[in-house]
Amino acid sequence: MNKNVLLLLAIISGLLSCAPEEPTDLTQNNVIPKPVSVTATGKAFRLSEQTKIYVQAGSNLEATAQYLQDKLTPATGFQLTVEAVSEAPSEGIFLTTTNDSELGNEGYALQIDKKLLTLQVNKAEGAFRGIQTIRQLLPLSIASSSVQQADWMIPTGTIHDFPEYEFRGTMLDVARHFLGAEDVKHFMDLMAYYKFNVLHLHLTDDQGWRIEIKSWPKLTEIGGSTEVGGGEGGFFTQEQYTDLVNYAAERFITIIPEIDMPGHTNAALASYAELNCDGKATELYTGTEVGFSTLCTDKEITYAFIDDVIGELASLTPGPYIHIGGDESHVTKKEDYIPFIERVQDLVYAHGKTMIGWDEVTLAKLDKRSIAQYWSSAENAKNAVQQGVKVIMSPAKKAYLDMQYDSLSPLGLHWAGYVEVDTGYDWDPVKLEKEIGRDNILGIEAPLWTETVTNRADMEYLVFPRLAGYAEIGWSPTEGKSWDEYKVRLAAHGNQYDTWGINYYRSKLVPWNK
Ligand code: TNX
Repeated sequence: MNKNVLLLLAIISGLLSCAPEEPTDLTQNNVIPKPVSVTATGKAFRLSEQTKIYVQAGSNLEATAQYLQDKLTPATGFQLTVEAVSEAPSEGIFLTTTNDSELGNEGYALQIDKKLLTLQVNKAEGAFRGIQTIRQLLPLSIASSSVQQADWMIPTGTIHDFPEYEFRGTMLDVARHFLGAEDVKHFMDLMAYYKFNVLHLHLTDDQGWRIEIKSWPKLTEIGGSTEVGGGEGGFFTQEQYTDLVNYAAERFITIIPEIDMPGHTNAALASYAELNCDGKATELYTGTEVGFSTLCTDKEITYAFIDDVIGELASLTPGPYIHIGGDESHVTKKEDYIPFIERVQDLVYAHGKTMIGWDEVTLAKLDKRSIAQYWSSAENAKNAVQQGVKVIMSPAKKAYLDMQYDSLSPLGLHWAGYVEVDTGYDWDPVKLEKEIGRDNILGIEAPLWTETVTNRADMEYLVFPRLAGYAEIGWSPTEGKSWDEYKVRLAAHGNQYDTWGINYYRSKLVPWNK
């Protein structure tokens, strides 16, 4: 009898302790990238059926408020209507502008009180970044696309947050295997969640030409017709491409188009005989070797061709950059390569854009505005710094999303080594090459080359969870960062990936939740 009563009490107290507690310590958040500063005030803000999203009247924050509503509605089932107001409300969510130079264009300040959550920004892009933080502060089930029973609470306090680097990018190689517009958009949604602001699209390579050029239609008719392994390939029409650019802009992401040259050009050489020195079109290529192709650098038609391509691309590109590749041109003589790059650089500026190239382009004399993308050569990095051009850091052995996690990874390459999740996270762009200091670095970019990636699930497997780490390197201060602390936050993100149905690598190094 006595025993049964005790058992009953034990069960009841067990049940009670399972009831959700109010989360009250804002410093115990799982936000990635880690915010610059957080203070906690020990209470909780609650999202309810009555909550409204207010935006300051006359500000340009309405679209961003709408985006927040779209993200919060499915799991909560709440209406959360957006309303413009000329004065701060006493409760709800309030998006408003401020003038705080420390925040820059992308920073934001969050003030979370029991009744009112205020997001203050200089610019709309700051609001967009701040909204990603709000999404990550809510209970994990907010990621669901169907209504969930949860207490939608956020601990009270303040967050003051802004990026370390102005350039935080990823790259998708849509040339080796073509990934369609829907996959690219899906990728951008996930980039947005991690506050990335640049998507570099590697649009052409030996195996495929993926962007319609109206003045040279065979580039896509022939050059876009296959891919690694001999599949059917594909390409973006200019209309589809513009749709991607707009989708990116809504997420404050700049798309950088890359046309790789003079090497990595077999798809173009197979499409137009006249681009070859011997006047004969090459065969289409579906293997994975690199460094065997080159445009004919001493034919005038080559430059007329490049001028047309860059011209059409520039008119499709609201962003400031055009990437001209320039990597691994092993069959272009150095004395041909250097003047080629210098001439193409002039063409890029003639079309009003800033040139980016892989680190080999630093062999040429660069315009001070041009940017070098470091991927492996310390020597080239030194050239860049000596010429006074800025560098984007994409060290293959740390930041290549196509490297295998370990020797058992079913996808990826390993020429630069294995990149486990901790290796991908635990490095500092400033400490990598002694020649490259903080002032030389524009930002970081994590590229996904797709020799082994055939579809969305493959892409997700190599990208997640490493992408979150690159986001943190690009955004958060290096001071106080540690893998042991990070891996706990990352584990919570695994729950989001599960909810979204993302095919991620469940590294043994991360203490994933059940
Ligand atoms: C090197 S990195 C390349 C690409 C390959 C990649 C595979 C760079 C500028 N060039 O052509 O796809 O390795 O990891």
